[in-house]
Amino acid sequence: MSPYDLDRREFLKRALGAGLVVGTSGLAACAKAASSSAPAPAPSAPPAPSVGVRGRVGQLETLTIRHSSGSAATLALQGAHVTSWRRANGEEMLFVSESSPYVPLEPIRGGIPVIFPQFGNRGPLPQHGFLKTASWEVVEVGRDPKAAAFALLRTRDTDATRALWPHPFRATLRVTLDDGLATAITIENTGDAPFSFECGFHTYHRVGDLRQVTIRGVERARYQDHVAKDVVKTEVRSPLRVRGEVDRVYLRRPDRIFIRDESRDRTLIVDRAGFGDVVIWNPGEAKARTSIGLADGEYLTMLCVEPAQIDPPVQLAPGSLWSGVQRVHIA
Ligand code: TA6
Repeated sequence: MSPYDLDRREFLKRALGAGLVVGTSGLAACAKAASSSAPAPAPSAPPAPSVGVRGRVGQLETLTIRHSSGSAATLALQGAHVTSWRRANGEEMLFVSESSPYVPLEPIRGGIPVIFPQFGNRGPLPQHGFLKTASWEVVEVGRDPKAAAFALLRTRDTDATRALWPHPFRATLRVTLDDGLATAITIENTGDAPFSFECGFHTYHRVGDLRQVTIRGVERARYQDHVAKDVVKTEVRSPLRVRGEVDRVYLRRPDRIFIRDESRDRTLIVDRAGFGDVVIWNPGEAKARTSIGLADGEYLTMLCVEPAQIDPPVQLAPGSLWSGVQRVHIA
């Protein structure tokens, strides 16, 4: 089956899992998880060992979920931050810098940082907002009706977030693992005033050799070139190759993205819903060493393809919900 053939309905069903969007009951279930007015229950009973197991990486608590195929995904509860996605053959699909700290309130350099309510330094908040270092609680771990393993986590506004961004909200994150990996975030406006936000999954894909990677799906798209003071250009390359520092917000292109990793002879497909934009970023050799702090040569083994909703920001009325989803799988 050509990767172009994947039916979009199948994507939504598989990406969001039966517990989230197949029919409104799924979304209602997620909304309920996000907005139940009852005090947050104590973290659910330890997950069945076959699906989820608690652990630690550095000083951070983690949860690992396992699919019956043998694949596994690990996330730090801090930031609901997926730090690892290992295929059944043990191959690691995500990049995390070897110099990345795993300490409280320090961002992890790699995996899938959750970006909310601000993308990058587009406003007064900390870079990429505050959810990526927030404390999340595990709401549920299990298998969905299609036997995918999933974990549902939740967080909400705190005194600290309100001091930075004066809006009450709840956020849920659902990680779904089958032959691919999906992450879905739902934001609820629990206040009585509308607010706007940017949101995204700052996904660090591990690649064999960036110099042999090509990207399809952004042909002829308009993009903000962050390396050139965000001037808006049109993508003329097809396919796109990443040379030097590349930092671009491709605007309003919900198409699927193909990451061809020639050195590993495989193509990753990134599908998304809710996120109209996609950011493509690699710091290049100089910046990787100076400001990003990667070890020598690490920049050639990573590529960020980040489903995001940046321009325009999401406008959310009181009591309303918004969801953004990505699903990554190998063609
Ligand atoms: O997503 C691209 C970007 O906004 C770049 O401008 C660069 O700052 C990158 O994110 C890394 O951000 P971080 O906060 O992880 O250092």
